[in-house]
Amino acid sequence: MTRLFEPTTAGQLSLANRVVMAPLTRNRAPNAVPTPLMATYYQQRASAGLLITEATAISHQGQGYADVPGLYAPEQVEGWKRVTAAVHTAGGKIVTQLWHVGRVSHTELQPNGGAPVAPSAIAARTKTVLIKDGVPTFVETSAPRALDAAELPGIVEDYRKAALAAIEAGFDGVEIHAANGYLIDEFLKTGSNHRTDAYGGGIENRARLLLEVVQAVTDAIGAARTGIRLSPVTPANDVVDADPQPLFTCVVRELARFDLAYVHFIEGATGGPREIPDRPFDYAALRATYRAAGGRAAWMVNNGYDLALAQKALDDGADLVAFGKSYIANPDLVARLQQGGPFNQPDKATFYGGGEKGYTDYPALTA
Ligand code: 8OZ
Repeated sequence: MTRLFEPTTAGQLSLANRVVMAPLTRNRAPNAVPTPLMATYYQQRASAGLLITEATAISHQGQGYADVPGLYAPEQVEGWKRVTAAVHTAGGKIVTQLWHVGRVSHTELQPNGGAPVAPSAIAARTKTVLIKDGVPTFVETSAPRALDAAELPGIVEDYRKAALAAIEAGFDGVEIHAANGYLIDEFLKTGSNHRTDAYGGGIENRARLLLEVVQAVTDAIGAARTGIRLSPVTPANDVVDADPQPLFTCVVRELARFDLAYVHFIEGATGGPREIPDRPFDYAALRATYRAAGGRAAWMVNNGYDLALAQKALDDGADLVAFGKSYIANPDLVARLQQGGPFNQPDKATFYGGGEKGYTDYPALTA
């Protein structure tokens, strides 16, 4: 028997089971406004214990891809209200993922065509998506400019306002996106942060922005409905740290001061291998450090999980398991895991952009 399908709590969130729909970028929100089709998509997946929305920009500056949603304008809040209402009608719980892309952007997506912002003026060797003649097209990201320290309070304020907007939109909480080479992760890691001020250099300095954001968001909406996502060793978006184990040891010790709902870890390479040969990482030691420091948040694991691996993770002390690609293709993933399958296979060609195809047309078992 497995605890995967038993009810649990994460902070103030009461969850029907321990299966989580991971955040998944789908690029189906023209002008950054959530659509009725997105409400259908999330509602179809509401039997998950918790849904985490696709990454959602906290500001225009935080935008880095075509047709990803935002949470900084009234029409975006109105669009999200339809999504949260649809999920709640179906008995589900949903949090939104607060996102500032940092340097992973393009001048075409930035206010007044300006340069994307980053801790340091170091370009990411990575791509983003623009719509060219109606077709989603991968392009190199633009060279970023280094943020002035005087700009950082404004960015922290954007997180705070987006968290409040999330509650107004009916979300059960928020997840702070501090993973995958976006702004907060860029500050954390040595490869992208060459600053010499209070936000660069030693670990405490590189973690400063993350902790300021956590403080602001938890002050605004309460720690019991705030989660955070971290990816200690992912090579995603060309961000690496020279020594991630002590970095994240410090981060989770600091996070233990907040009574967060959950902490969410991408193990290994995002959407890729769980083990990276030249970058070993001890997640069990990290959890032990967090618990020893008094951290009580639910421990959420992610990356390449199937039923057997999920059960093992729960046996080993995880509390929640997030499923990504399998949730794209299986709206009723909980029922399918319970029955041992069968599972629809996800179609990569329709991951990013488009309409219903490869989005809301994956069949449920009862269909
Ligand atoms: C895939 C494509 C675009 C963005 C992430 C928000 O990796 C993303 C993302 C993933 O966290």
